[in-house]
Amino acid sequence: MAELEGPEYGKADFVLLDEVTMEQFLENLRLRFSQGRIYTYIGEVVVAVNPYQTLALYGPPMVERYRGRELYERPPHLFALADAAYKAMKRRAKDTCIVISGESGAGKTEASKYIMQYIAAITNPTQRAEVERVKNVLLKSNCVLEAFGNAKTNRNDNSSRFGKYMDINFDFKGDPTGGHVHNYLLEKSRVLQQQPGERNFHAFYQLLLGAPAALLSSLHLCRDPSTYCYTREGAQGDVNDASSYRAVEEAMAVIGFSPEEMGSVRRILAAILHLGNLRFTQEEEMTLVEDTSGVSVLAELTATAPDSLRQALLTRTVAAGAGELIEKGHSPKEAAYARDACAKAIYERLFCWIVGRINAGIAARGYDARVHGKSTVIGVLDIYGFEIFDTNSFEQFCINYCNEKLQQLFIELILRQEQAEYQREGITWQSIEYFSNEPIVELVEQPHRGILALLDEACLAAGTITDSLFLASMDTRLGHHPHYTSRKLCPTDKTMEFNRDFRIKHYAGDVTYSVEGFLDKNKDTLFQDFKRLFYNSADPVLRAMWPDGEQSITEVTKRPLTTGTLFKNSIVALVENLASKEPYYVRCIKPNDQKSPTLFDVERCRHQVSYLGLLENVRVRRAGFAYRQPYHRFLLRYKMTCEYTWPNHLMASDQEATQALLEQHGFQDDVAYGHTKVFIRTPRTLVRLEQERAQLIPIIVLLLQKAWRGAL
Ligand code: AD9
Ligand code: MG
Repeated sequence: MAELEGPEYGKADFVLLDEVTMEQFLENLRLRFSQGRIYTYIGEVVVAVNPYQTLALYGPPMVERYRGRELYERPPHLFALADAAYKAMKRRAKDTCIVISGESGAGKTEASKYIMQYIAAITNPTQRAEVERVKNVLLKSNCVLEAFGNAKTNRNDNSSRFGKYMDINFDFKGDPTGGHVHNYLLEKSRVLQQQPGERNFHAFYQLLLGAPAALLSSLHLCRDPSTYCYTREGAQGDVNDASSYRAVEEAMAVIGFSPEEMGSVRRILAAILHLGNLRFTQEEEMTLVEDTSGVSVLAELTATAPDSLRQALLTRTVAAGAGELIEKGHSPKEAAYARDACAKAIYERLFCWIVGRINAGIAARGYDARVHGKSTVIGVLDIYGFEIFDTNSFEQFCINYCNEKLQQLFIELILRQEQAEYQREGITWQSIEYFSNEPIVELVEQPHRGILALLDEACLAAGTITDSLFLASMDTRLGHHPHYTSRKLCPTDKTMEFNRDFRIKHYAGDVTYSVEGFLDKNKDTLFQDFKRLFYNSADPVLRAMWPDGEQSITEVTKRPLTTGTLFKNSIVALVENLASKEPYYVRCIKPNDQKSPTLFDVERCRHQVSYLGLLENVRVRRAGFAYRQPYHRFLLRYKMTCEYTWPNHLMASDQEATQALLEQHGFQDDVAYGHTKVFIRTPRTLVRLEQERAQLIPIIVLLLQKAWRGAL
């Protein structure tokens, strides 16, 4: 533990603050940030501030400094946390998970990648080929997932537009044998349009700006993103698009995508861009595609028959009862709607197919639990952060609900963990006040009464229900809820529009949502005609994405679950999964909105510290005991401060020796002795022990040198 930081870096653990106040917390965070110390602990939680600059913190020498060390032996770091999770998994065969939270742009995705890098670096010392392959695929998967699932937003140039939970499986030796990626609700509406200043998913620009000219022309594309409606908004591109294109191609090859599959992926991306440019007109009651060459290009790219494609674009088949089917022509407006629904659906299915393909690449091969022992897991959760945009829609609503659930889990687990540890060690626990966000979670997800239930109810009702009627029904049924309001309920509040906006008081702040599009996005209708069309494509990849295209219209009677309900179910399952594992937390903080490496915007940080519940976290940690350590570790560090324990104690147990040491210093009233650990109530005691130790170290070093010279 020789590498503790000096006082100029502030406190490495917030529990060591003289007083737990917001001001002290922020000052410590600021001081550390200004010195490039972006990580600080709250007990075992890592608080990370986005440095917005490349720091020399992650190379091989750093890995070596943290490998196999205990959390407090080195300055705070993600690697220490990753190592703790890894050790718990390896030594105690515990499934663990690392939950990374924080708002958009706070550094979650970067943190998740460093954690995976660290785990990859410390495993497989014997260089087994299959383990190396798995590690490679795990690491490369990020690059591909980000190309297809991330986009530039006004909060973050590389914002995750999907949630990602990655399980890494380990064998009894502690080497990765496989993994699995779960993806959560991709923000597919981004395919169609983006807010001013934002972009579509990176993959489109990478293709346009990075593909060789011959390839582009075979896809009937030109380089300029402003040619295509779906990429017009973010048309300026990015300096990295071309080089990222090559990196993604290489990563896909490493993962095991075949050249044919990669060809299909490119054609599908191109097809979406062409689809977006289709326009419809009306001539004598008939809807027509304006530029018919667009249809033939699309048919070529999707390997479908041009006539069937045109038909799917312009009509839909409906069941007319008694097994009879009739064809109903679209109006130009309906055709445009169907086109957009189709583009979103293709992209979403492409994304899910890519995730599935990555999973096939990292599935544990040849692993037999009977031969190799139980496989243990480390899960890494990197999900989209809490978002407040100028206009917030259904997607932000889902993302923010998900963050509420994770916050709830954090509160529960931190409290539960503390309590469990005290019980295990036979020490009395005092409970502490904590802000609970349960009412907000309930407001969203309660069966029959919550917002999601009311939304489903509105979607189930016959066609007359509109978004604003849905809003009216929420006003009537949720008007009393302390976390819900709308313009009708609060007519003087001009920041909301009548018949359009509602507001939720989230744990992280108030967010005004516009109900426009809620019903549509929740229903997420795609006509069966498109599904059947693609199911019959001659392209095996595209075909594989539409297994439900086989059904005939008459079979498709059961209503599919809505987007909101599917999302809720997946998040509930995720939370259950996380709760069953030993959790480790990274709480990311965004220091400013300018992406500046030097600016520490105190108000922005204050807000985040407050809603992340970090002060309460410190209080919980200190309410009982600020510091705990197994006896032998405690002695290793402090034995030189006491004559009974230096150089080695002769007592019956480490506990007795620890007791003797603490009593000699007069600290007996500030400590408790658990079955395996010593607990220290106030940080001051620890600080004094540290001071004592720091004073003794030079003397001991001198003595050792003398003895050494004498021996020579
Ligand atoms: V979102 O909810 O997906 O919109 P994240 O994932 O929290 O968000 P991300 O990890 O993408 O944020 O970080 C945003 C940017 O901050 C990165 O693109 C980097 O430019 C920058 N960043 C974040 N963490 C680090 C770091 N440890 N070192 C250097 C960093 N730069
Ligand atoms: Mg991210």
